[in-house]
Amino acid sequence: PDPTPWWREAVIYQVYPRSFADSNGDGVGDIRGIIGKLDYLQHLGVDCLWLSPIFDSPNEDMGYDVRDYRAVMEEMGTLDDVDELIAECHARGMRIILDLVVNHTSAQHEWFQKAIADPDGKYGGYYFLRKGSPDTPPNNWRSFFSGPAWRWIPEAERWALRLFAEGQVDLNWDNEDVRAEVADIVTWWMKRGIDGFRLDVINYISKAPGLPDGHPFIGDLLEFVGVEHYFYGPRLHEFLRGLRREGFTRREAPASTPRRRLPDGTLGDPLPPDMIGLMVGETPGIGMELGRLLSGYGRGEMDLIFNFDVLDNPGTTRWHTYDYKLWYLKRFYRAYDRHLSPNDWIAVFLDNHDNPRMLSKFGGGRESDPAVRTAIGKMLATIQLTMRGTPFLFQGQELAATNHAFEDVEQLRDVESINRHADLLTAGISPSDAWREILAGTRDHARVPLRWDPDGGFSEAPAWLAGTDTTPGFSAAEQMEDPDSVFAWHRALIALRRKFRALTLGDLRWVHRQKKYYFGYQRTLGRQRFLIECNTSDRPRKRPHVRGTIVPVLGGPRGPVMEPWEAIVSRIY
Ligand code: TEU
Ligand code: CA
Repeated sequence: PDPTPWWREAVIYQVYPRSFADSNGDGVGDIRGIIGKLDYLQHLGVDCLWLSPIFDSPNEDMGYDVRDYRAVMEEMGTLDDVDELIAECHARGMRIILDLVVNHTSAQHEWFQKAIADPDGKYGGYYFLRKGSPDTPPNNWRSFFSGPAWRWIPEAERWALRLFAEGQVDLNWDNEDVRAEVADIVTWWMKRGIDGFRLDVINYISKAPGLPDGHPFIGDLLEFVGVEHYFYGPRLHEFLRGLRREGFTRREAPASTPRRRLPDGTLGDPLPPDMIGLMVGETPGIGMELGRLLSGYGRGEMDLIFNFDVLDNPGTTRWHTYDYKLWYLKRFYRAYDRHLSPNDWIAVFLDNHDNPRMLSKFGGGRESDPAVRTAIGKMLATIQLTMRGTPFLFQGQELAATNHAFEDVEQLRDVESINRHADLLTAGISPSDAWREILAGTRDHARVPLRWDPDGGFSEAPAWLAGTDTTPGFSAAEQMEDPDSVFAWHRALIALRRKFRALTLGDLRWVHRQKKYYFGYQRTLGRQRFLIECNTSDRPRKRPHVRGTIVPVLGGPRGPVMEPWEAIVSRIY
């Protein structure tokens, strides 16, 4: 048997279900909408889907506030729909993972309701409930979504810890019943055929005993007072190992498994079940070294983590208006390369549902020219899909989706943006400066509906979040027709990865690494050798010399001058 875990060679595609496809014309994306687009995803060539939350939720934070972990959000469909989706993915040789949000639950979750009805009973211990006076929170921690990290619950005469929205109350993982409940949820879904989970803010689950005050200086630097007491808590490793052992290790056969993909592109028999479900950690602020301890090969914790350091240049955040510099991205991957052992593996991502589009961050407005937008879209795809690691594409990247030109805060739906905007105004920031900041960083850029055809095509009704790009040529329908499109480029890159293992498992060696504009490296496995070259600048550049017989396989011709944003993949003989 091949000892290489499947996810090292996979391309994972993140679906934001609310904005992907609406099957019943109510303006909200749903499970049947996804089923209807599986042929599209199969055509693109991705190996695995990751669905942002679909569990029952009051949607204060768009599903990241779960009310029932064993039920589907009403507007998204039913459990039967999900079972069908799983089976349909597997029938196409694709896997599917879901989002597990267990640092907190919705305040409407049954556990929390029972907890506040009887704070000293069993469920009271599931959360962080504290007595005190209604005007003084138990400590100085701040919420990521504005205000103190505590919410006063009058019925219970207790404070409840909530690091995110008011309706997202933190679970107390020190309580072993909580850990057992979470493991049960995972097992239950794995039995239905799910291939793993992405674990939401999983590095926050262990809080320092006694919940001590945060240091105001550290909190200021990182924007959130208290974060040093939970971003890498004392029992984090123990909890993760326990979850892997008790939840993610299969004891029961799944309802279905993916069919094997044969080298000629056809599908074979269903594969035997994976022994362990994929664990991908969302780990804000964890960095390279700690990230390695959470996902290092053979440590029995997670398989992959998202390191968010990649998303912004040093000294900036997504709330700043600036042009992202790709030399930083190169430095980031090079540093990773030096830090990891040959067996360690990383998640490679540029976009997700919490961030503005990288294409716009890097483009800085130049992408309003369709030719530039196409060139940059292809260049970013080339880097992401040939870097060493597992690429996570976010829906729309394959269509060169860009930020949306929202006009005011009324158009936004995201709780973080809405609260932050109000806070800025309260702090006396001018309305135009406040809006500029929100427009730079709002998570809603990534959440506008996917553009299936030139007029939108997401839903027959007005979408829950409005915003359709109008530039001709960038809808899925048009992109699929055009052999030179960003979609076609993604498809070709994914096909190449499948054909040549050097592009997935191969060694990575940087070429001319001191040249700032040149993003170049080789991927080698045995006698298979590839050269990836990008000109990250907006000017033509002389192509640096590389030895060997070099034959382009994607892009080209490979002339002596590199065009602005040129990307090219070649074989070296
Ligand atoms: O995000 C966690 C997180 O820390 C951030 O990326 C966050 O969204 C925010 O931008 C902080 O400034 C995860 C989910 O991806 C996000 O959608 C949820 O809102 C959040 O957890 C809470 O569940
Ligand atoms: Ca719908």
